[in-house]
Amino acid sequence: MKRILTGLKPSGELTLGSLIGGIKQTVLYQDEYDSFIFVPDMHAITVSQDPKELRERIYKNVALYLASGIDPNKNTIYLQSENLYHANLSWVLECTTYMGEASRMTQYKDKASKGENVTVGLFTYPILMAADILLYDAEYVPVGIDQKQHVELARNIADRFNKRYGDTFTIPEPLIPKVGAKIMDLQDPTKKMSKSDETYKGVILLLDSEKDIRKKIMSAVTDSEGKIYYDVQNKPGISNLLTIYSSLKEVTIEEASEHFKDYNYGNFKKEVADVVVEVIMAIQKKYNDLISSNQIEEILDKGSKRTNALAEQKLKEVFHKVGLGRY
Ligand code: ATP
Ligand code: LTN
Repeated sequence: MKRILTGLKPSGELTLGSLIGGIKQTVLYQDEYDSFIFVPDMHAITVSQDPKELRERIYKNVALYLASGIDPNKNTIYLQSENLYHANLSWVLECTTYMGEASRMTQYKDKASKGENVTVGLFTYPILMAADILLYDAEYVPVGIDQKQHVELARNIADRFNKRYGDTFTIPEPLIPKVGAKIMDLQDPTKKMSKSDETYKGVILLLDSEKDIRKKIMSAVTDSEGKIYYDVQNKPGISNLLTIYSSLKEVTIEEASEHFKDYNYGNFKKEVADVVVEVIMAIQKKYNDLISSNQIEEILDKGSKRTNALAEQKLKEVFHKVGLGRY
């Protein structure tokens, strides 16, 4: 069975974007692949975090993965920080990555250009991400479009290592969803819906109340044309709502546009809100059951055991090839 692997940073509350661009992709592939989904908690501390909140969020996110349809019998679910091999491999990979290629990462450049508190970890984090992927020889990495460049860096690092030290890593490929690759902010549909947003006004959180979800969608920024069709350049707000609807209903953009072509904006938004509420409320119902059970502990123990065994083997091979220690 081919292996897929993905993770969602617990740096903020999970959003509708995380669900559509991240979790749903894994759910889609969990029957066909040996599927790994983890909490990249070490990535979260590239920006400052409150320790108590972070600890709680890590746990909440595992419950949200499960509540969103990640089946623990079909997935290996684990926490990055419970596996010390990730950071070890990352160090070796950092020593084979050039400043030039790391400096080209647009996510880093965007964040750094906003100024203060840019840590070295924020700069090297795509290399830790490469380690997350290469440690397990993942063939496919389901991610949103904004992470594609990082998976490409992982490919380059793997390829270079293999050429220098002999075949060691599988070259991973990004899996980008056709619909919903990027869900935009409802208040500013030219920017990504992000869990790092300060106000969450245009961001739907997976743990938002029904009332808040409806309010956020009904006040989504659109345009004054009054016609519903897909055109990202000229109608980013409407296009974003069509994207959300079509990915949750699992229909194409064309089908969604056809369905809404005679609607006015108010009715259109209401129907989009109905779908979002239905999906998110079902997730919350399962979430509430899970969070108070001890299932999560058991699932994480199992995941940690399996991934530590695999990672130990791989890291020993890498250390040996590079000439480190007595491996
Ligand atoms: P954020 O900017 O919200 O902090 P992120 O992309 O840095 O998010 P994750 O939550 O770790 O971090 O992302 C998990 C996955 O979900 C990634 O593959 C990412 O591309 C995808 N994703 C996150 N937000 C969106 C979005 N608004 N639209 C589509 N995919 C998204
Ligand atoms: N960098 C990603 C999260 C992430 C990840 C990974 C995704 C860390 N390691 C490995 C896929 C595979 C992000 O910020 N969304």
